[in-house]
Amino acid sequence: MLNLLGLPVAASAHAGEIDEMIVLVHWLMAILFVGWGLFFIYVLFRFRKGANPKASYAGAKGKISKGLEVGVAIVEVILLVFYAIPAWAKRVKAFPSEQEAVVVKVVGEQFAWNVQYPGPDGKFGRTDIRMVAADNPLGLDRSDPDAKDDITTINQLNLPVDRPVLVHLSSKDVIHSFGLYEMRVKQDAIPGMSIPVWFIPNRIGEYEIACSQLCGLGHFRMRGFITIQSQADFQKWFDAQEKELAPARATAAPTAP
Ligand SMILES: [Cu+2]
Repeated sequence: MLNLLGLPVAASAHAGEIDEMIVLVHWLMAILFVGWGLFFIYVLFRFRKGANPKASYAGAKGKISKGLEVGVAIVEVILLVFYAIPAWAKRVKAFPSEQEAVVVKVVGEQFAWNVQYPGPDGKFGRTDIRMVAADNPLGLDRSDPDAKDDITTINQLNLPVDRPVLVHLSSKDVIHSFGLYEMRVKQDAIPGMSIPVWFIPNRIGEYEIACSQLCGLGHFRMRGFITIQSQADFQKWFDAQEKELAPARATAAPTAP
């Protein structure tokens, strides 16, 4: 049934669980669709005008219909209580610690994804809305010691494979939605809020960050990329980014009197 649904490849640790649920819900819907369809055809024939010249106002009295409705409700409760709620609880309760996870900030704006890594010190530098400019979309204050080693990218999120990722998600203007289909992650980015979202990518490759919430005229091109790399490749990328920062850091450093 998985291939039948045409789901994208699963590239995160919890993707299987989500897919299982999608498949079960689709089985229920398929059974209901076929069942109701057959019943509808039966009713068209059974209550045709030729056989029933006078309408009955009493309606159906059989016990089967009630039994079926209760049955469907029980299946729905099972899906909700044993699949959906536990899966959601894990998403919102069992966050990885900041020590074990790769922590990044992602800020949506019309129409791009801004990414901020805290750098080797593990601390996010201060951002200030007054410093937002074309070449500084996050308004990162490079004079802040914590900000000097921060890596920022636009529409590009590099992450190591098999390590928990903790994204602090926000938005600068309107509501966007951080959609990583292959990771089975989707979370709204809301201005004025920092929303944590986590996952464990487990498949090396290039994937897409899609904005999954209609956010304006350029919504269709609000597209970022997510690159899942081996730990070594990720470190290499990270070091290269740090090196690029070095000259900027030298000019930003206060000159000795
Ligand atoms: Cu958007």
